[in-house]
Amino acid sequence: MSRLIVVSNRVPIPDKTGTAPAGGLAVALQSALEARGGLWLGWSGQSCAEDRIGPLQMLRDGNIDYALTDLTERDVEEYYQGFANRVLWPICHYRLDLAEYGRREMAGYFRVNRFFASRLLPLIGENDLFWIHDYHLIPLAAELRRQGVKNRIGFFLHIPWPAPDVFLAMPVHEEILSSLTAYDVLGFQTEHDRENFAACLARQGLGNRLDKAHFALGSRTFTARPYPIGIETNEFVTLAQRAAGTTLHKRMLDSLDGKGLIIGVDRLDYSKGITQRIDAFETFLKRNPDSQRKVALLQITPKSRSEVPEYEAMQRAVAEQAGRVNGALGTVDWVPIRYINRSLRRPALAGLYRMAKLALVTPLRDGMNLVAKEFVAAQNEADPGVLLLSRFAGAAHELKDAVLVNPYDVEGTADAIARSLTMPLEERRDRWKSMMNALRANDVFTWCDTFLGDLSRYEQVE
Ligand code: ADQ
Repeated sequence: MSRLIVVSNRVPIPDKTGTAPAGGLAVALQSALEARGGLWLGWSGQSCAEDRIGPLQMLRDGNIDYALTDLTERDVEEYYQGFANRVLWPICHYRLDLAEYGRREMAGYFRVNRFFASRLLPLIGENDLFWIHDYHLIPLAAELRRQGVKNRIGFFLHIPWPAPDVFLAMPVHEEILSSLTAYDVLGFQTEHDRENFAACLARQGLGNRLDKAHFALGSRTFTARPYPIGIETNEFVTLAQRAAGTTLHKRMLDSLDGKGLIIGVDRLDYSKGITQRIDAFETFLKRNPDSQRKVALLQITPKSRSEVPEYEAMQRAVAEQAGRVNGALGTVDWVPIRYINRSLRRPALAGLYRMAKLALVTPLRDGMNLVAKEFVAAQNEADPGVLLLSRFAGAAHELKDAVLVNPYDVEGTADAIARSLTMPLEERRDRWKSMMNALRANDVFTWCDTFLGDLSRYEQVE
């Protein structure tokens, strides 16, 4: 079997406390790579002056070799905070209004991708398979090809691919789109994303679509398919079952004092629809005064990308909003929203999911959303909670028996909260079973095997 080289912006080296990083990419890939072994290269998270970039830091943990590179302060500003997080992220999440395009950032993005290629080159063996991850590294294969690399290279996009009118509004869309054609296998979260991508190619007159999944451009062919990412379903079930009886579990139950727990778990990001969700919860409480004092929303939201101005502004907005709702509706012995800005360990998270009667997963756009899947896997079969899910999350394409909502419709979401909290046991069980079947049929190992199977079999069509 060929050695696997994974490249992603950040490399999640487990810390000594075993705290799970708050990114779906990290959580999903680590378990997949553990099973196979290989090399994982990415940014160390450290930045330094231009003349201080040292050699790669090499580490080994279990079956995985990690290769970490520092970046310069300018690199981080232009490539990471700039083009990746202030252009590609908002555009792919349909937020043209938040995209801050600049030539300097765009040049930095391509320069850092060239730099990643130069760090990889000395490590490459003839038969290595490459799996490049996410929007930070779109041009990496084109850079490697320019250096003569002929190996099979796959790419998986964890975030949505937007409709052509949105994508083509980005000033450098041609370079980004044509960079992707240097891969052999392109993976998207959903069929919808793949079709958006194909529509962009067609609008630009880039290549020919040979059939549903195959495209030809010049002397090259490539495939583009949906590979919906999964979770470690069985492990999550066990984690959640074990959580009952732990101290945290007891403390939480005591503090709820019979109230129904509603849970929201998201990185603090404008794509996650947190403000709309709090509005919907407030509307639900106002329209259903009998429910006041009977439920509590626990919103667990670790801060992310705080150096990007839109995120900093959002941190303030959500904190103010939760404070306002608590001030207006709370009583001396009831706080409607418990809002915390920290990461929890996975067992604790699994236990809280299991305790909750309802999860609010209401992104305005999301590639997949692993929280929705984790919540379902954590439920008690005898008395499962309800998943309320945005139809704009990739997960909605698989979890069709969730209560699907349009998160922009605050009143509709408030009504769906009311319906979910009174849903009969039989209906909850039926919905849960069907969602659980989907999670068992496509877990993170299946996702990984399917992608790597396609990549390792891929032959260029002559
Ligand atoms: P994210 O945008 O980070 O991932 P998501 O898929 O929900 O979103 O993954 C979040 C992960 O972080 C989950 O495993 C969750 O348990 C964990 N997490 C979140 N908050 C946490 C907390 N407070 N404490 C501990 N863990 C926490 C990107 C895309 C998604 C896509 C994933 C995977 O934006 O659409 O699903 O990659 O492809």
